[in-house]
Amino acid sequence: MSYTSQEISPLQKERLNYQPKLAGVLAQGINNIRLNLNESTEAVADKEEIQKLFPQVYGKPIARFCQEGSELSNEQKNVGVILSGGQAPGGHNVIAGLFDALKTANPDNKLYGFLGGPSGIVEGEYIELTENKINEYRNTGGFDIIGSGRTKLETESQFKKALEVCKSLNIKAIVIIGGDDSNTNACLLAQWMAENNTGITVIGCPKTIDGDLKNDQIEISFGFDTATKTYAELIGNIQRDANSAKKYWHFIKLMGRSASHVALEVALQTQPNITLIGEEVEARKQSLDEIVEYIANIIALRAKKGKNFGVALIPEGLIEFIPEMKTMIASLNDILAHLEKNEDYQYLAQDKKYEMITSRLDEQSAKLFTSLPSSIKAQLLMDRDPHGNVQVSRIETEKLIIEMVRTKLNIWKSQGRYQGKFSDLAHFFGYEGRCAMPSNFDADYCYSLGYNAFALIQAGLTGYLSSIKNTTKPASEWVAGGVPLTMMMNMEKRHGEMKPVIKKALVELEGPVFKALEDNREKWAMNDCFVFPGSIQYFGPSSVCDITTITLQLEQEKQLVNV
Ligand code: FBP
Repeated sequence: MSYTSQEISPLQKERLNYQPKLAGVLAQGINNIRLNLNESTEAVADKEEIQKLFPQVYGKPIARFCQEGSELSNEQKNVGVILSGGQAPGGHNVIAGLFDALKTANPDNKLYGFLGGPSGIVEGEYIELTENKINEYRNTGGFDIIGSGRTKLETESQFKKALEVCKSLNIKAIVIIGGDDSNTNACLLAQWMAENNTGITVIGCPKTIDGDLKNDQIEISFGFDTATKTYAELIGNIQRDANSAKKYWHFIKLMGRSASHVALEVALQTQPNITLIGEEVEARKQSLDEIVEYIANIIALRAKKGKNFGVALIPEGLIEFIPEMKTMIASLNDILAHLEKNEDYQYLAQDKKYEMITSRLDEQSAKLFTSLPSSIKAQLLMDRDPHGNVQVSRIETEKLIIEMVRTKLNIWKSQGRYQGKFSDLAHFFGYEGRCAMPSNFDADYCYSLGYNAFALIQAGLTGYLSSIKNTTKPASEWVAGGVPLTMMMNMEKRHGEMKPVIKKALVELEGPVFKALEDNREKWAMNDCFVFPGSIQYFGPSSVCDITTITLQLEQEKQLVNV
């Protein structure tokens, strides 16, 4: 066979032709669905402050699309779409669903894609998304159709510029596809557009591989399904290798900026020897040293059985859950927020920066900061993202833990408590999963979210998040609607100031998902119960291709029991 260079892979070619399934009533077509509104809602916490900040969009009712109810408008509308924050598999299908709904409703409707994330709308950088363009990206991973970014939309001048751009393109609605921070942006923009009587509405779509944008109304954020399956495949492969060579301990850090849902889901799919869960560490008030002791103990016990190998999962957000680290990071955030404006600090040599920082920390945090390796110190001082978050993906927690475990094992060796051999390998899985080709679940879910977003626009709603529920059932039984964004908000400290933000969903230690890990982890630590999930399957039996995450299945079962 001679090789000819190709533009797309055979699988990608097949996937371009995959027709995603639409949720329940949406399958009847945008022109045949009707709106139902429930009772008014309230913010999840800090109700008064949130109401004050969002008077026009606060407390709206939950929306649901059905066969009966109020008709949607069929007015001609141009829409602008923004991809915001970290990439997540399925983003292109949200745009494809939005496009198909918008063109079915009226072929004169136009869809504009703002380039490079929220900054695109402020700077007037856009392209028109045409049928040809959309067709190139159907069922593909990535956000490259228009790119993404993390600019925070919050100032009057940004909103005014966005309005000018929208007016010039006759845009009547904006769809922001993003996580908790990006949907907070969506809510701020919706409020501003409403209070200035612009006639422009704003709808959000729940995206993040981290899985922490969920609540009673939002069952899962898109991308979580594909990303966790991708990591589970890689971890399964590593477990096979560990089990074959029997000579390495693999320490694998997994993405999940705050919550540990990714690590937990992947653990249930692969059954490794050790899984740390940040939320548990916080609840048990475990110190870094106690965590290291826990890991070293399992390594020593396995070594006694002649097993000098294993796999340990570490969520990337762990560092912020360790109480002493959390306190130190919170102080660092405040200190850095002030030093950002201090030019002298910017030009200081690294060791002088450490000195200045240490002198501003309280005694305990200063001691902890000083004890850390300088690579970790530097990573902790890196710029915060535009929303004020520490960039935990860039902190090498896995290496810090390996170093501390090695030191502990050496001490135990000198005391005769450990006779094993410790060879470690560090991995970080995050970016590997964020742009994977979406699983059937994400392809269908995202297409439905986008289609549904246009239904919310035609319903005249603003400040809503597109919602598709009942997602463990076949797509024909999925329920489409919208949730007011203010319903998910509370006040949190960012960049040293209290700000309204969408409340993140952390791992519930009393919930069925964590319990499944808790009930099994002792067994998994000592016996090798590794599971090797293999790669995502797109074609084949539905029992393999269409199943979603263990997390979602356990959470939905619990809801059924509670009903
Ligand atoms: P979102 O919350 O925007 O979806 O991003 C999540 C995430 O993938 C985290 O898991 C990770 O810490 C972060 O993005 C990395 O961000 P960046 O792409 O800026 O390096």
